[in-house]
Amino acid sequence: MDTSPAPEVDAVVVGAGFCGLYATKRLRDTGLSVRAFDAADGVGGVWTWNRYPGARTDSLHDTYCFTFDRKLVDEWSYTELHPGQAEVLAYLNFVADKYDLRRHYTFGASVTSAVFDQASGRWRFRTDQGESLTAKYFVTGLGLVSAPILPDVPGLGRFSGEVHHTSRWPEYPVEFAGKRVAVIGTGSSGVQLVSTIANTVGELTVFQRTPNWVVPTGNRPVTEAEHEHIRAHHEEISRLVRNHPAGWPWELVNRKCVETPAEVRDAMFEAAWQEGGFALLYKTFSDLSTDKAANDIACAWMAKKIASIVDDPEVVDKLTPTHPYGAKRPPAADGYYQAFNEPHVRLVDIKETPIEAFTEKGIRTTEDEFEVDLIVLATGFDAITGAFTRMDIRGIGGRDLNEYWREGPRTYLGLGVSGFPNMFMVAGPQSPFANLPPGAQEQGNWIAGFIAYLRENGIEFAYPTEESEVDWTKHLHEVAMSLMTRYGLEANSWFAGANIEGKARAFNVYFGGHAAHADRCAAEAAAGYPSFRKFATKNELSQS
Ligand code: NA7
Repeated sequence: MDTSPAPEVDAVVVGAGFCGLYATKRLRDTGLSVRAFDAADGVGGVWTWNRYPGARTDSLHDTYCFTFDRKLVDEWSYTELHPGQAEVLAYLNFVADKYDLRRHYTFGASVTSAVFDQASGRWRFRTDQGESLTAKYFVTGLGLVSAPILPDVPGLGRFSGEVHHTSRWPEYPVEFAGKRVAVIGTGSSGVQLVSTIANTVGELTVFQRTPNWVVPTGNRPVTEAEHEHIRAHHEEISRLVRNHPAGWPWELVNRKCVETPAEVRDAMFEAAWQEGGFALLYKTFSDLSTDKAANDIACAWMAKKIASIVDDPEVVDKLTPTHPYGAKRPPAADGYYQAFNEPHVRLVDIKETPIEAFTEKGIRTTEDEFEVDLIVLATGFDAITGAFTRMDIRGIGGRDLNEYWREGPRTYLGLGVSGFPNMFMVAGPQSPFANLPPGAQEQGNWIAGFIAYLRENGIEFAYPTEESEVDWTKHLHEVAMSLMTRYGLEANSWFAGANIEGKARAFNVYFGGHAAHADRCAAEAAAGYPSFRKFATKNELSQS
């Protein structure tokens, strides 16, 4: 181990998205010296990288934001119901400026390793820019979907045209007009992009591995009356968000699909489809996520909808998923299915005819060769854990996080990992999967509160017990298995690590909702953090 002296701060934060920015602010405000890093050239996290045409949040404008400061709520207004990439990026920059967070950051620098040094009791960090520093506390805000994956197909380097991954989109405008374009992948990014470029390109070929249930977004401008409503009701909106399993500002519905007459059901599905976004999943019936029979009814209705939009029955068949709605992360986009009625848009089912290779001119499947000018890889991410396992993170006794998580992530409440002293994660593996900013804020507060507790009580180091990790992982698994998410394993869902060959099949996120998670976090704090091992000195830690 390198023990040469390196500058020291109290805390290092990695990430400049919602999670990292808020953690930086909270820790700084409690009096800690904080250095923060992000690989991007500025603030924004995933919103810096995912600048592909059509990128926008599926969350609602009034909840895709922080609420910790009344003034911030009053000063910022998104213009659209589902804000686009540029506007979310502008919001995060606004937050960074308003709270003077930029000065803590080094941008354009990836933290490549974080190794806990038992002799000094400090984390030692290295960046790809050659910087080295140490800190007592290590806080991650790495993002759920920040480690992109490329298709495991040979020959990408041979292709003579342009290639872009949706999550590494260039800052210069990519020209689509009149071009022959291939899009590989039909997750949220792929369907947003396809819907946006379909009418501009010369030819579009969409390579689909697993079809998705794609609902309209319902996006539209936000009215001034709505802005006023948010300001007047922001506490009530926060309460709704906290209590909703996915963090939407909606009351929970209390009506079962399986007990509702068909005509009433259909009318409700239609109204929710028109409203767009997650209304169909969350504003119609209470049993769609829990009862397969109810989910089948919703899927049958959506399958009919797809058939009513798309002209060619063979294309309808290919576009219609076989997995339950909610087994995979469901995307939203406007005009996605309509695009396949255009004569210049073609769908290739790569389960039937897999891609064999990229060639100089394009893409070769087992059946055909597609000459294209531009390939877009919308192939997604080594989600949730990938950003961690791509770093070298080692705790006490050299415990390697990558190794420790080989069979799937193990954490307590998604906040800490046994054997990794004073390491805390915001929106880390096994944290709630829900509208992100409220969770980033809640978890940032909890971490800051815990660090304050440690300092006030003369505790130098803490990490969760292995038993608490086992209990949390078991609970998380039980919740996921009680919902349609259990079908994610067969549907290549990244929720379950199933989108990547060879990745551990394990539920990587918690589906019990913000409220259940936040209540457990609050109870843990109120009881004096009993699920954590605490050490007053380096020696105690070394003997553990
Ligand atoms: P996703 O949702 O992981 O989608 C990736 C898509 O790429 C999906 O359709 C994959 O098929 C497909 N894919 C992945 N690897 C391959 C290969 N090797 N060949 C062909 N197709 C492949 O990522 P997104 O970027 O769309 O969205 C990520 C999240 O960001 C999104 O859910 C929001 O939360 C924001 P598969 O379904 O795995 O069979």
